[in-house]
Amino acid sequence: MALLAEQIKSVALEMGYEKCGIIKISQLDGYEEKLNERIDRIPEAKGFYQSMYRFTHLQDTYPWAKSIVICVRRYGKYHIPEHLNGMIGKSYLVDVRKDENSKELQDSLKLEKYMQGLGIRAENERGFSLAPVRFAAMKAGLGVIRKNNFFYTENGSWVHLESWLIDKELESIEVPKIKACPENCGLCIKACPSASLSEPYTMNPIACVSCVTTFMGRDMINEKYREQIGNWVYGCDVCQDVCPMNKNRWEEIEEFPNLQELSEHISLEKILKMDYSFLEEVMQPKFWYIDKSSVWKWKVNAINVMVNNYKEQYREHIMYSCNDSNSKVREMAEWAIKKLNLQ
Ligand code: B12
Ligand code: SF4
Ligand code: SF4
Repeated sequence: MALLAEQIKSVALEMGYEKCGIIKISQLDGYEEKLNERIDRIPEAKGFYQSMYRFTHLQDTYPWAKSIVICVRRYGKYHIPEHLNGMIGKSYLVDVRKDENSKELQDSLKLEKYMQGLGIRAENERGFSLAPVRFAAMKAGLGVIRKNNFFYTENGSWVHLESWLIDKELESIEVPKIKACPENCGLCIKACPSASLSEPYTMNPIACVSCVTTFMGRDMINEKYREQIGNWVYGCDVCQDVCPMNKNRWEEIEEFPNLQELSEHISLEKILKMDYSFLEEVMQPKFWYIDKSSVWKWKVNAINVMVNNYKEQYREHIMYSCNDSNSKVREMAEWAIKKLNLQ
């Protein structure tokens, strides 16, 4: 069995994964306690976190599952178009989870086939995963969880985590070599624009700019954290960007497939002029947290950023949006005109 675990790990590393570990499914038991703790500390997030209980008692849903293979892939190596930095979360710009053009997705499929070729049942869900991947990666000793809740390796937090449930009892655990957060550091907490991250090792998803600009925030005019969103149109990287443990950890040494070309279509002004067919057929498959029926949210988010940081050049675009085909966008534009005293 030890040989089997070594084989999987060495194939994963050869493919370009930064790390690979395997833990028994019982090692995830402590996650439920962390989830309960999170809800106790942030009771308003109870509804949001309810669905995370699917990551507990995995054997009730997958009785065949014995262990979890957990792999770490660095994404902090891609060139990020400058005008999108601070506007769209970097992990989403180089999201490998469903992008068939990415080598990472191809490798992920190959690794799965490799395990199946060894006679192992291996299942992965490439969207939100079948398991709590940070907790699993920590238990496999592949890195540490820091006060901003992110999982870090030697390459910082700019890493994507992925997992497979497998039907063999295997184990491959490392001892992390990186240090914990300095005791007196709280830069991430100080920098969080909406105080979602208000204490170490916790956060309020409902207040998180990343969540408000994607899954939530469907009533932007009355959104409590509207101003705190600042310049973010989709996602938020603030608590990672300010972290000293991420200093010099992003090296722009590779191009992500089609990102440069797509980036030329994206700016606040261009979003307001985007065809709904472009939003649905090009933007949505890449930035899939906003579903097809809600792509109007891109325009609402863009107007919000224009209001938060108004420049005279935005005026005509906000005016133009008063004639948008979607009533939510028209309402937001009319609200912005009043708020900014544009008439
Ligand atoms: C739900 C979810 C969200 C939600 C809620 C976030 C949250 N923190 O709970 C929303 C939509 C807000 C979100 C946003 C983002 N997400 Co998200 N998200 C997830 C998801 C699907 C589940 C997370 C979860 O279970 N949360 C519940 C809490 C209780 O569990 P946890 O965070 O996994 O782990 C905690 C406990 O285990 C505990 N813990 C463990 N050991 C210890 C030890 C001590 C001492 C203590 C005190 C605590 C502790 O601390 C961990 C961190 O808080 C995971 C994928 C997955 N399947 O795990 C991705 C994931 C966490 N997201 C990720 C990313 C990149 C993001 C964004 C940065 C995207 C963006 N650019 O905007 C933002 C960041 C927002 C933020 N500040 O967290 C990555 C993080 C990678 C990394 N290096 O850590 C993940 C792992 C996805 C992936 N496959 O790589 N996300
Ligand atoms: S992602 Fe942004 S809003 Fe969310 S906790 Fe981090 S800094 Fe705060
Ligand atoms: S900013 Fe400081 S406290 Fe926050 S995660 Fe980084 S090192 Fe830890």
